[in-house]
Amino acid sequence: MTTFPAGFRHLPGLLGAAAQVALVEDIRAVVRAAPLYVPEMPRTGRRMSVRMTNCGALGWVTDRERGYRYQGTHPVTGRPWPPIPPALLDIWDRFSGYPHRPEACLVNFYDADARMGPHQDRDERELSAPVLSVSLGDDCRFRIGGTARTDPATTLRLASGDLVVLGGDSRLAFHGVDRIFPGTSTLLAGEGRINLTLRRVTVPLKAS
Ligand code: MD3
Ligand code: FE
Repeated sequence: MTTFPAGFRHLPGLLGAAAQVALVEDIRAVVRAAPLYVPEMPRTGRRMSVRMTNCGALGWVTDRERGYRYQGTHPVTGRPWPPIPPALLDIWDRFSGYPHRPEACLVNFYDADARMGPHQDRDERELSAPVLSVSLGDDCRFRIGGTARTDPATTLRLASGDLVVLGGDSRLAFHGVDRIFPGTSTLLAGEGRINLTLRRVTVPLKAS
């Protein structure tokens, strides 16, 4: 039996080929303004295999000294993050079910060997908003369990153009990326995968 947490939705192939090409061009512009950097684990300084950048008012960053956090500037260049592309805001408006705009879009770039170990996303103050994930490029094997690290997990393959909505009980589920399947997409120039996650970080003021 496959058990996904409540509030989890997978919409395979939401984006067609032309929309994927346009979105990759948007992300190339983001990366020109805010280059991919190598995140470090808190305290140990261990380098993550995924390279990252962000767009939006806030970006998720991590380094040895200051750990996981959201901040308004790129950790290497010190410049503000570029804006979230309108195509991504449209997806948020259509699928989030949340009445305020996202503040952060984390851009993860996986080369053929990159992984993301099981973790929860809990650095956001607003946990009643879902996280939306858009996949581009090579397929991956994605794993999602429950809110305890030892809960049973299920895996699914995510492909280019897929949307995943992580709301409700799934918002605090443990999840990770076990592996990339290099060469399964021709969208990007070479091997690799891009994941975009749209996030609300702060709690909106009432009646705003
Ligand atoms: C489940 N990214 O950036 S996306 C992350 O493919 C992250 O790059 C993975 O986990 C990736 O934090 C997975 C799907 C996803 C995103 C956010 C979630 C699943 C989630 C937040 C809560 C629960
Ligand atoms: Fe995550």
